Amino acid sequence: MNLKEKRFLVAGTGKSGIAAAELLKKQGFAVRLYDGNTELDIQSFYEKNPNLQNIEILLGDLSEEDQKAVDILVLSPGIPVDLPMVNTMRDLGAAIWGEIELAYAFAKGEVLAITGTNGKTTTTSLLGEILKSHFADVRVVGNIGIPYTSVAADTTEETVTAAEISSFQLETIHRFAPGITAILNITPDHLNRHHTMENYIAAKESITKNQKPEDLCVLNYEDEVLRKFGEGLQTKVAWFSSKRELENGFYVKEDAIYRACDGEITEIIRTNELNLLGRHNYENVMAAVAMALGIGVPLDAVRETLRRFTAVEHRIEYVAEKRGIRFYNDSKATNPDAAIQGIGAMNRPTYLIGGGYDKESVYDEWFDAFHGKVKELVLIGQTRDKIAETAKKHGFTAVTLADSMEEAVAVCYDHAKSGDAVLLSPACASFGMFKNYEERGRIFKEIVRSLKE
Ligand code: UMA
Repeated sequence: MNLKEKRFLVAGTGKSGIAAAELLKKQGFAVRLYDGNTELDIQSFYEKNPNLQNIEILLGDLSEEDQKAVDILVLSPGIPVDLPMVNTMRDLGAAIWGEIELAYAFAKGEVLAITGTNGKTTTTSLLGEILKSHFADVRVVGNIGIPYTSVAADTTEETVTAAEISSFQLETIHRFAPGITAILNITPDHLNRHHTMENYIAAKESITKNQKPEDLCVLNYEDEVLRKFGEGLQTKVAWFSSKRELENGFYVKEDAIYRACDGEITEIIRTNELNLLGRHNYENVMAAVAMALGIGVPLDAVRETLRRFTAVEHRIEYVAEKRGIRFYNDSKATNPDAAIQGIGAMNRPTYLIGGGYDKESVYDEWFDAFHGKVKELVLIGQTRDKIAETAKKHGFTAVTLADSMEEAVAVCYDHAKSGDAVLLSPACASFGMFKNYEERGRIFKEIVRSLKE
């Protein structure tokens, strides 16, 4: 395909859209921007993004003429692929790409790509750190918050890229072909967007769709969907398990992580040498190690990075201790499964702050994971009544509704005593109350730090 003759429309003027438009403009393509938000202040957008100033921005409903004038529609990940506008342009013959496909068309070097419902950001950051200990030019990109398009044109054959890829981003890949992939786990999330679990699973699994037989896919043996998927895969598979010894693969046994390979067993690291808490983090470590060894990083370099790596912000992040009460920020728990891991990592009686935007999740398994550890659940946001109903069903009565994060933290601080923990682990997205989960986590931390002892 001769890209140079193509007319691009980049949909979305957030992080992803800005980087995509910048890349296309720099490369000399005909590009226009689009946003569904008719309130977008174009003047202030241009002021904030001066290098996009002479790019036309279309807002709201597109005219037929504008829709016909698109050869490649580059969708930001947050824009559903089945919007009527997208369907129309697809029917008119436009190709629908996302930021990953666009970046890949310009990128060089090796790509290692990670997806999964939970643990993607930790695994990608850890993998990036390990790769940096061995390779000179490493890029860490994707859903983690750095659009792949923002670095793609600067990569060379020597570049090694670690990419965190969401299910949204996978819906718009076509030729994206990472040499090494990992799918960490698949549990219900984003069902409002994907409509069915089957669609969500298909999006996640499509990360491997262009892999060749000699390529590597790292999979969680304890995830039934992935086990079945891996057994039918044509590429090489590296398994990991946090629950059983594997004959071939990575596993946790007592207090260490091992790799078994054709009868030879190697101790990778003892878990008390890691700064990461909880079983799910051992899974993230195993996935990152499998990928790093797969691309040839020596085991000693891997171990050295594992010993100094600390948890990423907003993921079971220790914030402060006030009056003997420890506060943890797990704002990144934007679905029930992530929140199950959050409460699972607590080893104190816990005051739990949850609730937020409704992604049509069900919360029963979250309550099952409380295991008597949760002394009170303080709920905020759109889902608070729905979660309170689920609490009732589970006979969990210590529920308080709060109108803001300030109030939620104040309730917890008032009721908790020395030796307890307060955990923000919402099981929901942040939309509606906060810009994103990072802002939610930062606001929580600011409130906690300002509490009087
Ligand atoms: N918009 C429309 N029409 C719509 C929806 C949105 O025009 O129907 C416009 C909005 O008005 C806005 C823009 O699209 O101007 C926002 O685009 P976006 O929602 O894709 O957000 P970006 O800021 O571009 O960030 C995106 C990812 N966001 C989402 O997937 C929702 C970021 O992932 C990612 O870091 C960034 O690209 C760079 O790749 C965030 C996320 O929440 C962290 N991801 C989900 C998750 O982790 O659960 C998948």
